[in-house]
Amino acid sequence: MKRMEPSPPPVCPPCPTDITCKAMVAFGVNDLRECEVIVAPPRAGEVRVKIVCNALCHTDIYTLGGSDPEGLFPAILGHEATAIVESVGDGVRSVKVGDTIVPGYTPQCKEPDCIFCMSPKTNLCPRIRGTQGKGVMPDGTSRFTLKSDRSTIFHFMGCSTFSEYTVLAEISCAKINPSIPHEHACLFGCGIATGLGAVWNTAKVEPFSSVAVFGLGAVGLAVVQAAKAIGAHPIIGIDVNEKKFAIAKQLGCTDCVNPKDHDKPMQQVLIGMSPTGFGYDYTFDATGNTDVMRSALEAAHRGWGLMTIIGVAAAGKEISTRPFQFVTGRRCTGTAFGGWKTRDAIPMLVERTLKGEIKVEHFITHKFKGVAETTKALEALHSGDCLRAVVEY
Ligand code: NAD
Ligand code: AHE
Ligand code: ZN
Repeated sequence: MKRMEPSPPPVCPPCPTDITCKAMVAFGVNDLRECEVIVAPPRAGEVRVKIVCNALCHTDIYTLGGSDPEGLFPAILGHEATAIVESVGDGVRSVKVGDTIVPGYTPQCKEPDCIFCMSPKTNLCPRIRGTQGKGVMPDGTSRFTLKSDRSTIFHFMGCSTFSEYTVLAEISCAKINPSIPHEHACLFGCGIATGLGAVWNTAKVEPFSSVAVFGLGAVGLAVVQAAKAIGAHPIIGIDVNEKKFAIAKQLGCTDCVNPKDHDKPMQQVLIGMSPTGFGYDYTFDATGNTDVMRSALEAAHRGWGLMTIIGVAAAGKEISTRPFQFVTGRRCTGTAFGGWKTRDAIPMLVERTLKGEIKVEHFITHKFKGVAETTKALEALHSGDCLRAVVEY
């Protein structure tokens, strides 16, 4: 009788160790420098990922420029990326090494005790929002240290994608179909998904509704694209930069207006242009300017108009209007990430893009190579000719 040899013990995967890589570190307001950083292994419930490409969003600029009341320095910014899972911490089940993911700054814990994840009304899962706003991981500590002096670097929006490697909470990782071009996938990490969702989820624009969009950057143009797709008409685009008008009309704007061409408040100009003469069924702010938000609200239709705030206003800024605007039927809401439940929605948006139902290539106006070229991407975004600048790492 042949003696059964005991089977060899299972070989545990190598325990991940520190990774030293390049990152753009924000040391202070508008002080962004390429450094070597040490990225610690993922702890329980965390995932370490290799960033393959990152798109710059205006919110990165807003924080780098010192306008974010939660802004911390030194920090690694960035939140619109495509990444590959490098290692996972204890208990991680939804992703594995080698998976392609898009980080989500609005996580989705999916826990039965999360009244937000269990509600169809919102995507605002608060599971890690407290620590995220303090620039640390859920256990209150950072995974980033500066190689030169071992000082701690803060995380940003739970993403920190201005780095070749970063660590995310598992609930912030949306696993996607890897066959989508990485540069297209990253757009669903923030701006494009937000603009589409503002129309389809938050405002729930109906066919034949009239729409006015203030701000024709990538987010506002995604609003235009979504409004066109749902059959809205007319769609008016408003921007102080007329260079945006051509693409805005290609994507669905029936008219574009430059506030600089008018000496009247824009709400009066728009109401005069509106189909009923009483304003627009849906208006959107994608500028972050609180004066524009007032115009957008007051251009909403008497009796039923809904204004949606997408723009992020600087610390201390507030919106104002007469209560009469609400008494006469106007409503105002806002959207975070377009209302998408991150881990469910991003894979769905990627599948729709792969089927050709959602076009995104036109949003990429600049491409750069290497994390250090993030500075060139920032310059491009400031130039006014840029919608999304994608940096391939
Ligand atoms: P962007 O800077 O590329 O675009 C803003 C556009 O607004 C530009 O075309 C600019 O010319 C225009 N603009 C500026 N001032 C104006 C004015 N007074 N009147 C008319 N147009 C004006 O920014 P983006 O990446 O498209 O993002 C737009 C806004 O949305 C930013 O505030 C960003 O922080 C915010 N954002 C919010 C979310 C969210 O989840 N709520 C997600 C992404 C971005
Ligand atoms: N820390 C900022 C938050 C600004 C803000 O509103 N952020 C948006 C995302 S912008 C992405 O480009 C958001 O979704 N916020 C929801 C949240 O939970 O922060 C400030 O101004 O305080
Ligand atoms: Zn963003």
